[in-house]
Amino acid sequence: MSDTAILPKYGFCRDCLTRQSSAARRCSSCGSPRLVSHPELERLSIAHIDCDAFFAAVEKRDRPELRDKPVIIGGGKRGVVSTACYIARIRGVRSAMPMFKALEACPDSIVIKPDMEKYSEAGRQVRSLMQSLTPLVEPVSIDEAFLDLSGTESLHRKAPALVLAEFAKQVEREIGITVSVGLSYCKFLAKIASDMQKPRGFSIIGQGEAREFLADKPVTLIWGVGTASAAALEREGVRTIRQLQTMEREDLIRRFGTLGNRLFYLARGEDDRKVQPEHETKSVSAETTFDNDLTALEDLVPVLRALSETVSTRLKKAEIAGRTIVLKLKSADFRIRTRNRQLPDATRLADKIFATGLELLRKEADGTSFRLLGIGVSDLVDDARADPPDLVDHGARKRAMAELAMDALREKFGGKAVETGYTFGRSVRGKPQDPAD
Ligand code: DCP
Ligand code: MG
Repeated sequence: MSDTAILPKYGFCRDCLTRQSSAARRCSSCGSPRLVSHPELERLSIAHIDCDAFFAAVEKRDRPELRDKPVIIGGGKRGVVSTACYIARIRGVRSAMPMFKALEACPDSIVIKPDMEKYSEAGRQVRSLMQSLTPLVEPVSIDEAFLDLSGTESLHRKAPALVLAEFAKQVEREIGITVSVGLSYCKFLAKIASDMQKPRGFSIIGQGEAREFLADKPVTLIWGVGTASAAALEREGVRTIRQLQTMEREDLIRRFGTLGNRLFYLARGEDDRKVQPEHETKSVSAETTFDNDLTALEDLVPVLRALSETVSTRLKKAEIAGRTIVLKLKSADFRIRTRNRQLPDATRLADKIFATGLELLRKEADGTSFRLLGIGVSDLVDDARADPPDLVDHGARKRAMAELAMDALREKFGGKAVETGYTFGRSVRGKPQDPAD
C-alpha cells in the first residue's frame, strides 16, 4: 500500500482498504458501497468489537450448507434461544425467546445445541488476533472486547480506523465469522457504535457529534440504566438523554445518587473509563492435600465443592470474576494435571465454578489415586459484567439467584448458617492451602 493510503484523510473502502473521498458513494477501485468516512477518522482510537450472532456464526462456518438458512442455537432443559442468526432474527426470533415461540415465528429453523467448547476456541482466536493489534484489549465477554489503539499508528503505520477494518477482514478470512466494529473516543460510545450497523458493521461516533447523537436517544441506552433505573427516571418524567443534558449535576446526584453522577457525564458523552487489559491479580485459587489419597469421584466431589466456595468467596470479596476455570490434580505419584475451560462470561459464583470443575474432574477420575485437588479461576475482570442471566440453562439462573441469596444470609448470620447439600456434614480432609498465584 502506498504511503498516501496509510492515513485516510477523508475515508476508505472497507473491502479493498484504499483511500476514498468522503463524497464517494462507491469505491473508485473496487466498486464496493462499504465506505467509511468521518471528519475525526484519524483521531479516534477507542474501539469496541462484537462478533455477529456469535454461536450461530461459528455453526454456520462449520456447516456451510446452513449459510442461507435460519439457524437457532439453543435448547437445553427449558428450551430458550441462546442466539439466532440474522436470517432467523428477520423472521422474528430473539435471544431468550422460548424455543416453541421461536419455532412458531420461524418453523423451518435449524436448531442446534450449543457447543461451548467450540465457541470458546473461536472466541480465543478472535481475542488473540485483537492482541496482535494492541496490548490494551479488555475482554467483555466471549465475543466482545474493548481495544485502545492510541499510540499504535507508528507501529501499524495506519490510523486505528484502517487497522480495525483490516482486522474485520482478517477475522472473516482466518476464523470464518464476522464482527461489527464501533470506533469512538470513549468506551461508552464505542460500545454503542458497534451495535449500530450489525452485522458486519463499522460505525463511528466522534466528539463533535456525540451530544447531538445522544440527545434523542432513550435513557436506557446509557450503560448502567436497567429496568429499575429507567422506571425511576420515568417517574421523574425523564425519558430521553436530551433531558439529562439540561439537568444540573447536583440535581441528578440528589435524585439518583451515584447513578445520577454517571448519568450527568455519560449524557454529555463524557466517559473517562480506561480500557483495562487485565487484572493485576492473575488468578484466584484454592487447593488441598488429602490426608489419604482419594480415587473415587464421589470422594473428590465434596472437596471440589468446598474449594469452589472458598474461591467464590474470595472473588466476591475482591469484586472480581474470571472467565477461565482451572482444575489442578496431583496424583499419588506426584504428577500434576491441570485442565481448564473457558466460560462465555466471567463468573464469581461457586455453583458455576463447581459445575465447570466437575465437568473437568469427571474426565480425570479414571481410577487414578490423587493426593491433591485444586480449583481456580483466571482471566480476571471486574465483576460488573459477570454472570449475566443464563439463556441456555434455566436451572443455572435459579441456582445463581439462590447462591446470591445464601451469600446474603451468610453475611447476616455467619459462615456456617447455610450449607449446601454437598458440603453439609462433610469437612474437607486436609488443610486448605493458598498457593502463591
Ligand atoms: N449468550 C448467551 N447468554 C446470554 C448472552 C449471550 O448464551 N445471556 C451467547 C449467545 C451469543 C453470544 O453469547 O451468540 C454473544 O452474545 P451477544 O450478545 O454478542 O449476541 P450475538 O453475538 O449472538 O449477537 P449480536 O450479533 O447481536 O452481537
Ligand atoms: Mg455478539
